[in-house]
Amino acid sequence: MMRQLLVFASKTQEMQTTFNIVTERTNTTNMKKYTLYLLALSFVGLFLANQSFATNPLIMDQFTADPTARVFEGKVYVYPSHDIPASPGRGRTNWFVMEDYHVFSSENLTDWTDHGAILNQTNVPWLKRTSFDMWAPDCVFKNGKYYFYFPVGGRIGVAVADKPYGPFKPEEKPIAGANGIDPGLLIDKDGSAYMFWARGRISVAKLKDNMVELDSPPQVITNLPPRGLIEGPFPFERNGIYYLTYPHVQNKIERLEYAMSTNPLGPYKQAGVILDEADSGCWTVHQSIVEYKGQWYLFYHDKDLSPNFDKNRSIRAEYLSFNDDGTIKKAVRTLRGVGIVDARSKIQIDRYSAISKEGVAVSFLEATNPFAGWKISLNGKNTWVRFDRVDFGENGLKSVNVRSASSTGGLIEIRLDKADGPLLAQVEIGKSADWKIINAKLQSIPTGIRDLFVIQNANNDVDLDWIGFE
Ligand code: FUB
Repeated sequence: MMRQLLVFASKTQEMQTTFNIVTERTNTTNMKKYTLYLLALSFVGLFLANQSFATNPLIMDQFTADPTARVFEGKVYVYPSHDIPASPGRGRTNWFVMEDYHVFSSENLTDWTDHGAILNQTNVPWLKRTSFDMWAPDCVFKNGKYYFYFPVGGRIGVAVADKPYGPFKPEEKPIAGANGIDPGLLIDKDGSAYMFWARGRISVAKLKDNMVELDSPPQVITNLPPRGLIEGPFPFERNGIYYLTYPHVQNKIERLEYAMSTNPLGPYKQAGVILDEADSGCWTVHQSIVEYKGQWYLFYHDKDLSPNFDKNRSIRAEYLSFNDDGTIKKAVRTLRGVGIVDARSKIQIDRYSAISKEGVAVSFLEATNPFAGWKISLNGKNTWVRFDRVDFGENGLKSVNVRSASSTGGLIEIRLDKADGPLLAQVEIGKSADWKIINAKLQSIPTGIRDLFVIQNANNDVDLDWIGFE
């Protein structure tokens, strides 16, 4: 079904591209064609909605990068950029290839809905050629409208919508006077809007009330690292402190740092590191920070679905917290990510919270298709994996399904909260090279939100894809 939807979406996008070429050639019926284009986008959106994902990375059916998370209409909306692999006539090999933007939303930060493509490079009236460099965007709400800011070809465009998921109508011209990439917006408490952007250094300007023109000449933010700061400013305000966050290459690749001020225009003072460099070696990290239902979150990207090529990235989220003086506590990169997972879902325990020091390995289920996800292997005695925040509800789930394979056969224990916590089930895993779903009765009835431990005590090798309760 998923594959059919994707084929359908890509066909519709092809139709959309053809349509756009025609649109560029004639101006007489622009309005009519634009309406058709909006209809086509909404149609794709309808079919792509209601796909469910959880853990890190947040999106498992396409590459996503540069996530700007915003709270609109009681949900978190994420506006990432969209990496695609280069192909003949479509972008440059060994570099970023980005031709459109999707928007995703979630109420629980576990299940994400893809609303489909909201803007394609061929729909930007002022872009005279397809450059495949639709880089890090942002979206803010002002005066009853959603303003989507996107950098392409070193200029910054705006598209406007009535809803956070579009349809977005691009403005005829880019923002005059703002040359650079990665717009990061701040709507202050008094309603004033500021746009930050990068071009080797970070600039800021106030926006006019119409949100599509600068209201003041750009001002370079001073006191930031003199070298290694080239992109990705994201500003936000909390308790009267203005935070300017940015990726910075202190060593070999980007890490996340920030500066603080009492004024959106500065002066800013460097305040520390939010996130260390990725062990994966992903060169970029691009971030946003958002408060949702009283909890702060950091969104960023890594290259989970493309370990050997860091221009095909994937977005992630982590919990974030502050010290009493307003400084930010360093966040930790995890596979588990944020949110609570329903015990009845296919719990991807390879996105673990913790593992035993030895004998555990995570690898792709299918070597040639990373989008199929991962498996976790427990090899040998006393190996375990912990997966936090599983919601068992109140109704009493009675059995567990485990998708597993094993070259030796083995036995796993599923326990609650800690390695020697209450035993939920013992599951016999038969010797089998093929994946099998094995069902076992629960020995006690769990309720509420609990952490899971899966333990293997004997000297066996067991592979697990997912576990789920019913
Ligand atoms: O995604 C392309 C560029 O890479 C972004 O504009 C930067 O922030 C970096 O993530």
